[in-house]
Amino acid sequence: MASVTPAAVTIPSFTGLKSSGAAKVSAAVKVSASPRQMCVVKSSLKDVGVAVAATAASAILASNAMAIEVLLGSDDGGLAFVPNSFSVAPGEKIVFKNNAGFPHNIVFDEDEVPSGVDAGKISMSEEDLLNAPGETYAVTLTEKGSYSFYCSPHQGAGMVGKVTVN
Ligand SMILES: [Cu+2]
Repeated sequence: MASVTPAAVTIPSFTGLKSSGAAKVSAAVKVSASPRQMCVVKSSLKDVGVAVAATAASAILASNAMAIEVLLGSDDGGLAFVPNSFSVAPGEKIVFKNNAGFPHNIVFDEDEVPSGVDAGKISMSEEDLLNAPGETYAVTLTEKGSYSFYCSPHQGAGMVGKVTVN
């Protein structure tokens, strides 16, 4: 499961919230299950106050439960993404995790991402490598379409993958 470092999310202090605000928070958190509903929560933020800003942080935390893990290297040492073809929802977190046969990295093919997507922004650099066991690289894709990616040290060995955002 994806972990969130405390520094990654700024949660406004709850100490100043009145009880009515707290009620709003718990009511809104229940709506955080799907990304579509998340958008509803987000778009309503502008109209409501600080209490719901706190909710947004909670909703983001909850949405991190919605993540897919892709192993780098198969259990038997094969140079592959496991799975090497999968689908995610827009905004769903993809966590690539070093498993075997490392070092690995994740580079999206600039010619095989949806138009308008900057492959460089979602990729590790070609020279950057995940060297340690369990080391991860996480990315979130929001544009629908299909994306091809590869591991630069092992692309020639067939360590390539494809993700569809739909
Ligand atoms: Cu690799």
